[in-house]
Amino acid sequence: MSPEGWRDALSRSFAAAGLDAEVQPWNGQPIGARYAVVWLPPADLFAAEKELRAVFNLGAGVDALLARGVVPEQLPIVRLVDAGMAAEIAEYVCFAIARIARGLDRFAPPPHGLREWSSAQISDETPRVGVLGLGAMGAAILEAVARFGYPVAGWSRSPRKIAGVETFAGAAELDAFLARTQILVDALPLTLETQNLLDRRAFAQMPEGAHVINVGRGGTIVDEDLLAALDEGHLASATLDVFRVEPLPAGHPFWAHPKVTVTPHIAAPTPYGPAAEQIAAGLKRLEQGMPVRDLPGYVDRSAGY
Ligand code: OXD
Repeated sequence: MSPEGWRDALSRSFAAAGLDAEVQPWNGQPIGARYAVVWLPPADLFAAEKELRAVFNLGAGVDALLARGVVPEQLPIVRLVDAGMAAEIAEYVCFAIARIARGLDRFAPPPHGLREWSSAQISDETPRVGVLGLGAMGAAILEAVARFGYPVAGWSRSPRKIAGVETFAGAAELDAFLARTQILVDALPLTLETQNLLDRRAFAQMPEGAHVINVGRGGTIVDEDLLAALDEGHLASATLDVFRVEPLPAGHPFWAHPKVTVTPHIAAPTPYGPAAEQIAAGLKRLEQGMPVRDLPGYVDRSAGY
């Protein structure tokens, strides 16, 4: 992410929103900033900028920001909600699902593809897709996948109703959700509750030959348990865009595993324009006196998102 790119996009959006605001990349010297727009900021920023009223996070996930522990407790954090990323992530997931359900890897270029004229469907059955996490991302994924006719269900921490979708909630309903899910899409934020949620026990609830797609956070999956479930043949594949440690270390077994596709956290890059517009709209409301708690994306630190 380029600070200059963000400065330009934010300046444009602030001007369009009629805000008289100056945007400056932070270079270590105090500038008396009223708001900070950050991605993994240094602790020095908060030591130097004493007049901050709120922090805008340049991403939907705040796990890494909260884990750094640099944002003073009393300073509110606002994260992005969708901001153009939900459509991107839904596109990525639909592609990953089509690749599985329609066996697209059969047609890969040499040396891996079959190179034969075989239009046979890999299965007559349309796989049941389950989305873990029903925030802005999860909801957009569900909607997109359902449009292609896949039977879909969603699971969230607390009960949610979505028209035409079977929903499950809380720890008590997780196993039933996993048991009906042949392609699992993990779109969870990383919180104390979701950390290591998908472990050996959880994978064992899923049907034989199921697939896992992770576009949420790496820490929600226990890597060793996923590898074991793949090696034992219980799970058929994993498509992973997010990892416990990023960049994924060179020697990590995911890189070489024949059933694992690794992409480098590219499912939903934060788009400058829509993100800057959302920040401008939020900042304007704050300047007009709206309580920060009422802003979409206000982070409840106790929930972790
Ligand atoms: C985000 C991400 O948090 O890109 O927005 O992972």
